[in-house]
Formats: sequence, structure tokens, C-alpha cells
Amino acid sequence: MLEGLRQAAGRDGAAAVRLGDDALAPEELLRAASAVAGGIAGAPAVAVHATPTMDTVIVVVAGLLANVPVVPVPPDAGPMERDHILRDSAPALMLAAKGALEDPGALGVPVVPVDDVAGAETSFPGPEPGSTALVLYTSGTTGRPKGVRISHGAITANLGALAEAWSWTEEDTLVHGLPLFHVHGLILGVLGAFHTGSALVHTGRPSPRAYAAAQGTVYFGVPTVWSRVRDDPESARALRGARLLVSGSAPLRPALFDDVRALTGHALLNRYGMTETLVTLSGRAGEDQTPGWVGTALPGVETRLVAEDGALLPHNGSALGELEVRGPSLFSEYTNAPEATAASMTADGWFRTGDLAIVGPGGAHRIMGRASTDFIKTGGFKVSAAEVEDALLAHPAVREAAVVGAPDDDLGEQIHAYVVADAVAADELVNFVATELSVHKRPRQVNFVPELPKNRLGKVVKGELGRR
Ligand code: MLC
Ligand code: AMP
Repeated sequence: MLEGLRQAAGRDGAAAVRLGDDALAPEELLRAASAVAGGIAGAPAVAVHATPTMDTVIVVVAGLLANVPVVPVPPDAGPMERDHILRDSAPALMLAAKGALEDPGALGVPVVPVDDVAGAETSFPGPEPGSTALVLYTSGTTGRPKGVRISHGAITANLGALAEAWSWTEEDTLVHGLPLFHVHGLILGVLGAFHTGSALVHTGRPSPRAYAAAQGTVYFGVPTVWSRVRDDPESARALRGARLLVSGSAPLRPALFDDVRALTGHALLNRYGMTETLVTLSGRAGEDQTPGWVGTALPGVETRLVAEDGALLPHNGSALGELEVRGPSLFSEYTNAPEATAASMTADGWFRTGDLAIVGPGGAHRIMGRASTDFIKTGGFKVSAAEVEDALLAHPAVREAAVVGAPDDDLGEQIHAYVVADAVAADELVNFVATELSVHKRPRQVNFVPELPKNRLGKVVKGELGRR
């Protein structure tokens, strides 16, 4: 998976890997990473405080070299979320830039500055394809995020398929500013560049101006990023010289697709993925992109539609069912949750995505919604309603809480909370969640209600929230 980076290191004039204001030549990055690899070799896992910086990239590459699973921890994760991740993944240590963490002693894991772990450069045998490369945390329908173990083989297979689908080569310069603790920004957005050998410019944050200034050939964004590019026409027009603009991680509205095409001259290529499956469906570079659709299965991927009674549905462009996928890029298991792993898959290896889809006779897929209202996609981040409800309930003034996703032009969905509470300001609850969990999990609106609508079994009827 680091083939492209290794080849770039041997090439005269290969572009530096850029993260914000930091740049390292490919050979310098490999040298720094193999020194860290020497220091972490043999650890069962290491965590990294996953800021969008070169340090994070060095630690991830070091883990790949030393065959040590890396657990990227969202840098803004508050105590409730971070403690869960660290307890669940049990890393030997957490690597972080010097001074990056306020109270490292409180974490229950030794925190070591990335510079201090560097040992002698060491060379390692290649990893077994089935061994875990990364453990990424993703929100499920239940309270706490689940650790998704992703193997070296799954990543390599997916990046190979994407390179083919997107004609992605060492001639490209990939630009994005997505977080380095999820599939999109880290696996596609960093390891994808290292697999293909393309140059990489990470803009720190995905701002339209930074995208415009970067002069790349391939750009990645979640729909919220593209909606902000659309709202900054000058920056949007600067992307006309690019080769490919890719959208993923959340539904892309046809109106946004049209607006971006009018400004940039590019039809956004949509692709569909999940932390547990990596990217499974995608448009192809050089072919027509159909707004509202997410493309066809990548090489090696199979899909099927399943009705509520378990019957298989036809791919006729109208039958709607749950999408199941199978292929080489599926995750290995959830950490410490064999029941959840078993429930997510059929005995013959089909993963239940929880997304509702239709499939056209030519194999094009359209995502129509999802089977559960228990999670929210906001700005491309998946957020468990239950996790936010638990955080709200941890506030002493809150007696009951229910959280839903409300449609929003910019974020796709916004987190709205309905709470039964003693006197407390909405802002205080928003800040409480932003501090205990990650900032993007905070409610954007808090509605105080005298009671929550419930059915006869006492379960909150979320469909009735907001209607009263
Ligand atoms: C605001 N801020 C607060 C706050 N309110 N901080 C603390 N407490 C509060 N109450 C601060 C934040 O810290 C941040 O500061 C700033 O306000 C903006 O935060 P935000 O408003 O939450 O961010 P926003 O602008 O809405 O973010 C939009 C976005 C982001 C597009 C940049 O949503 C994003 O990065 N999305 C990408 C998600 C992603 O990568 N998903 C892929 C999942 S993988 P500061 O200083 O930081 O600016 C997957 C699989 C697949 O789905 O197929 O890809
Ligand atoms: P995550 O767990 O963060 O990996 O989110 C995966 C979910 O994001 C999928 O199950 C879908 O609901 C959604 N998703 C990802 N890509 C797309 C896309 N291109 N269009 C619509 N939804 C998407």
C-alpha cells in the first residue's frame, strides 16, 4: 500500500507530501516513519492524537511499516468519547505532538511525543494481508462508537480498485482538507496518495480558498465541502483546471451537483462507502456522472438488495431494499463486540449496510435513505443519536433527551435535541456535548419540551418530535 510513496522516494524531483505549512520529501517521510516504526515495533496497538498534521501521517505510516495497528483518536474528542476509544482499543501508548494534549496524565495510557519515540531505522517484513492496519471508530445505532478493524489487505484492494476507477496515478496531485481519523480523509486521502504515488496536499481544513490555491488535479470533499465551494464562486472557478472532483460520505443533492458543474465545469464524481466496507460503489473517471446516483460496484465488489422478509429483490431500477455488499475491502471485525460483528454480516459474508437502495438494470445504484433513524449524517460525519442523548443525560439538569437529524442545506442533516430539563440554557447543553464528545456531535438546536412523545411501551416516537 506504500508502493507509490516508495517509488516517489526513488524519483528525482518527486513532489513533497504537504500538510498545512509542513512539507516532507517522500524519502524524508519514509525515513521519519521507519524511525518511529523502530520505536513502536511489537506493540499490540498505538493510538495517535489525529490532528491534520505531518505527525499523524508519520505515525500511521510507521504503524503500517512495523505491522502495528494504529488507532487515530479525533483530536477534539472530549473525555467521554476519548476514554471509551482508549479503553476499547487498549493501545500500548498514545503518540501526540509535544504539548498537544492538555492533561496527558489523565488518559490512562502513556502519552509520548512523536519526536521522542523515534528509534533506529529498522526494516520489517511485509505484513500479512489479514493483519489489522487501522482501527477506526464509527458511530453505530447504539450509544458508543465501535472500533472497526481494517486489514492491510482490505485497504490495498480498495485503493487498487479506486486507482483504476478514477485513473488515479503518480501524475496526479490530490488535494483535500478532511479529518485524518476516518476512511475518507485518512485511507483514501492519505494512503490513496501513497498507494498511487500521487502528490498530496492536505489543506488543514477543507476551505474553498485553500482548495483553489492548491492547484491540484484530483479533489476530495464531503457534500458540505462542495456546498461551501459552490457558495464561493471565485474559488469554485479556480478548480476548472482540475481533472477530477470527487464527492462522498453523504448524499449529494442533484441541485448541488448542477451548481458545481456550472461553476467548475466538472461533474462531481460520486462514490459510496462505509467505515466497515471502504468504498464499494463509484462513478468512473471519463464517463458520464448521473446526479442522484452513486455509480456501480468497484472491481471485486458484489451487491444485492434484500427485502424486509429476507427475499432478494430484482435490480430493475424500482425495487427498494436494504443494500448488502461483499468483497475484498470489508472490515475484519468490531473490537470487543463479536455479537455486533456477527449481526452485521450474513453467514456467507454479505455486510448489511443499513442503507436503502435501488439498483438499475445496468448496475447503477441509488441510495434512497436508511433503515434506521438512530443515526445522523452531519457534514459527512456519522453520529449516533443515542451517543448524543447519553451525553445530554449526563448533564445534571437534563431529565430526558431525544436527538434527531433535521434536513439542512449545508450539513445535509443538523443535530436537533429535544430535552426535558430543569432550568438550563441551550448554549450550556450545546457546549457540554461539544466538550464531552467531539465538536461536530453537538446539537445545533436545543428545544425544551415539557415531555417527549412516547408509545405504549414508553419508547420515544421520534417521528412526532418537532410536529407539536
Ligand atoms: C463551534 N466550535 C466549537 C463550538 N461551536 N467548539 C467548541 N464548542 C462549541 N460549542 C468550533 C469548532 O471547534 C471549529 O473550530 C469551528 O467551530 C467549526 O466547527 P463546526 O461548525 O462544527 O464545523 P463545520 O464548519 O460545520 O464543519 C464542516 C466540515 C466538517 C465539512 C469542515 O463537517 C468536516 O470536516 N466533515 C468531514 C467529515 C468526514 O470526513 N467524513 C468522512 C467519514 S468516512 P476550528 O478551530 O476547528 O475551526 C465515510 C466513509 C466514506 O463516511 O464513504 O467516505
Ligand atoms: P461512515 O460510517 O461514516 O463510514 O458512514 C457511512 C454511511 O455514509 C453510509 O452507510 C451511507 O449512509 C453514507 N454515505 C456514504 N457515501 C455516500 C454517498 N455517496 N451517498 C449517500 N450516502 C453515503
